[in-house]
Amino acid sequence: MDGKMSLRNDWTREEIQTLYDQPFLDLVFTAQSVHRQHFPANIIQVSTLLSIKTGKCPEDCKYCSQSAHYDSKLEAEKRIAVETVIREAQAAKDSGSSRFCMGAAWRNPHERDMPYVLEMVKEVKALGLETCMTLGMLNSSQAERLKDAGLDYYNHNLDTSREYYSHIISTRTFDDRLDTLDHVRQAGMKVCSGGIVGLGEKASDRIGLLHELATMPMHPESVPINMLVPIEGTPLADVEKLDVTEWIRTIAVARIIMPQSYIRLSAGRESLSDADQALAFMAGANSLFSGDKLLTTPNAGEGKDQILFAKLGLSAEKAKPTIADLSIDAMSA
Ligand code: SAM
Ligand code: DTB
Ligand code: SF4
Repeated sequence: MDGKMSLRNDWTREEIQTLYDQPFLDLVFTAQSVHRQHFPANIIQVSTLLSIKTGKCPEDCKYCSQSAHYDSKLEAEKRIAVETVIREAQAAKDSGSSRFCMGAAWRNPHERDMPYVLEMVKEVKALGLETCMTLGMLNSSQAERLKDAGLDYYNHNLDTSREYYSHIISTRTFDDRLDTLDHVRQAGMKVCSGGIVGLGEKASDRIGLLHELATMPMHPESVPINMLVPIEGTPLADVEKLDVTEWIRTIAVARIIMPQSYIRLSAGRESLSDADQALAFMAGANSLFSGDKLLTTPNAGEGKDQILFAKLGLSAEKAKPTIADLSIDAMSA
């Protein structure tokens, strides 16, 4: 296959299945070739996550520690102070992150929450970080106000195929998800949307998810591929662990069919070896969440990632400098 393909939004499910089913090494080789046509090799974009409101979520996502429907033993927390968020964002920037992603366990933000999140976006943006939020469903006015405040990305995952969706979540529909993504796009923000593997789904569901993402009018700029972190007390606590090669296949196909998108290693890295992650980078993954916590579950800390990056010769993509940074550089030149 020619590495430098033009972007396609008309992938068929059959084409995606053929890519998915090819011999593993052929798939990874093609994915790495496509990757190098579109991105610099060995550069990984690093984001940091922070939960700004934890737990007691009214949604019933069967994988999630934060759903009020299950007894996951998670301690719920009220909204955290904007000053705390700013401190955490500065620390993330100092340790090499270029994007700060703030998540709230809401079905959707209430109007009373909007001044809080808008102020947060403005302040994090002023630090010279890219901003990302994941707050549940948005209406078009909320999306526009977030964009105007300086929000660069909105994360809203499709999570699995349309067919499997209702087996995992019953409190909203797949089309609700698409509606929010539409509002985010219409408002002019960048889209972060992907899914989870290891939910007990079939390969055809992973293919269905990839098909939905790659046939959107514009591919999401960022595509997180989470591997289920089993949470005690949730219905998926004891689901059979998915073989890691299936996660790699999902990443590789995402890279091939959405060649200009950042493919993100997300939840699940804690349970994966350095070699598994190296293979994921080989398959075209080029971004990840750093820090010792995701939203509620442990993550490979910065120290571990620095060792991994050094071992593999990887570097973090640089944050774009702010006007303040540029004038400091000019003074010290
Ligand atoms: N509440 C918002 C929503 O659902 O869009 C944002 C937060 S939610 C935690 C963001 C994503 O994290 C989910 O869409 C899912 O893909 C992922 N996620 C949540 N719990 C997970 C788990 N236990 N293992 C793997 N991924 C998980
Ligand atoms: C995404 O796809 N994965 C991140 C981010 N987007 C918000 C969240 C992962 C959460 C994993 C489970 C937890 O820590 O609660
Ligand atoms: Fe709520 Fe998001 Fe967790 Fe679903 S994934 S229960 S919407 S926090």
